[in-house]
Formats: sequence, structure tokens, C-alpha cells
Amino acid sequence: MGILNITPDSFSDGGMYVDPQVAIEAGLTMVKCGAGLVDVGGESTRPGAATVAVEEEIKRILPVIEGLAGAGVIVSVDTSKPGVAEAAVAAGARVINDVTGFGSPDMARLAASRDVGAVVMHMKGKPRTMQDNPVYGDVVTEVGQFLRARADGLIAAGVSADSIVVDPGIGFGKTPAHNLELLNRLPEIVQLGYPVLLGTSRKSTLKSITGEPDPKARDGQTAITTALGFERGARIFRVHDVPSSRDALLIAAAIVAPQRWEEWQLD
Ligand code: HH2
Repeated sequence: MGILNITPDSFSDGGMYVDPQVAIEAGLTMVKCGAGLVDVGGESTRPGAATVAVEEEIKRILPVIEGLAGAGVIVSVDTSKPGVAEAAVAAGARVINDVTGFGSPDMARLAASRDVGAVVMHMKGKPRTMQDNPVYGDVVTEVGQFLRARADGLIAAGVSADSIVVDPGIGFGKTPAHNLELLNRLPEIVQLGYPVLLGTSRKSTLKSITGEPDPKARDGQTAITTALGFERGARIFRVHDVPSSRDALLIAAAIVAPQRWEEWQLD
């Protein structure tokens, strides 16, 4: 999953894709490099980010979604606002990626009424304050319980189970130690029975280990989490730099899942 943030303030690609044509070209390049889908967002969720009005978020992302979907790209929309998701789906998005985990009944109803995929992500608190000393008993157990409850809620609302993907929400209301624990014990999230999406790309937990201050210099570090995440059962990787994570996946699969690797060679 390639990341395309149509925002002025995202933590690593903010301001790069404000011109829709530039964004569409970048999305098409991601697909050429091996992305199976492109995640388009119009509001940063980095800690402390300002909220964006529905109309403004739609204005940012709609031309890009139309352009990519029109070219046959599978697009997911990264939003927690039902009004934005509805406009995005009408413009051709086929997946709703909600970092608030479909807590809003309107969002669950929307996913049920359209034939779309639903990415259910865990976040503790709200973006503005989520990194203020987050505390868990056992982070993996709590994240797993949250994801199971939200997935159950979606199914009760009428979403089909095979449209659901879960995501532990790396960096969303978690310390580096919480994030590393989630990555190490990912098989416990995989056991929920849904495909697992991992979003580690360029995040500050990597910096907490390597000391690298520049997010754009963390793609190699991201690729390592992609390989280890695959080995532990994750199946979708949300990344800014597609080629490095594609290579990581090919190598990881060649080692731990040779049959899958051979299938990928045929694609
Ligand atoms: N991370 C970000 C945004 N959306 N969605 C899912 N499902 N999982 C994630 O881990 C995730 C996400 C934050 O990263 P980014 O989009 O690069 O930055 P920003 O929020 O500043 O736009």
C-alpha cells in the first residue's frame, strides 16, 4: 500500500502532493513499483496535527482519487469522517482506512451499504494528545480486544467479514516500547483471523532505535519492519517508499514462504 498524503503538514511527505497531477503521477509510479493499492489522505494524523474541515478534506483528495481510480488503481481513502469517505467512495475509492477504527456508527453504516474494504485501526486517545504518556496493562491484549470488538461491530452493522482488515496502529497512542512489543507479538493480532495491515513507515519509533532524525532517511529501516512483519504474519504494508519494501517482501517471502514468492514471480 503506497501512501499519498494530500496535505501541507504530514510528517514526512507534507506539501509534496498538493498539485493533483503530481499526486496522480506519484500514485501511478507506486503501482508500477509494485504497490497493490494506494492510500490517499487529506488530513495529517501526526501527534498535534490540526483538524481539517470536511469540505477542505474532500477538495484535497477528490481529484486524486478520481484520477487514480479512473486509471484502474485500487484506492483506499485515509479518513475518519463519514462525509469524506462517502465522497471518496463515490469517486471510486474501494477501501475505507479509518484510523479511529470505525467508532462512528455512520462510518460503519457506510461501509456496510457500499461494497468496500474496511481497515480497522487501533488508536488510544485522539491525535492531538495521544502521545501524552499512554499507559496500557498489556498493550497487545488491549489492542487485540479493541480490534476484535470493532470488527464484530462492523459485522453486526452488515459488513462482510472478508472485507475487514485490522491494524495495530503503530505510533497512535503508544510509546516506542509499546510499538516494539506489538511488532514482536504480531502473531497474536494475526490470530484474530483478519488480514493484518502494518503502518511503520518512517515513524519515530525507528528514530528511537537508530537516532536518524530525517523521516525520509528511514525507508531502509521501514523495509526491515516490513520483512519482519511479513515473517510474523502481516500482509499489507502501508509505506511511503514502495521499491524498498517491495524488495524486503520479496526477500522475506523467498526465505519463509517460497511458494508465495514463486506466485509473485508470475504476476
Ligand atoms: N499511519 C498514518 C496514517 N494513516 N493508517 C493506517 N491504517 N495505519 C497507520 O499506521 C497509519 C494510517 C500516519 O502516517 P502518515 O500518513 O505518513 O502521516 P500523517 O498522519 O502525518 O499524514
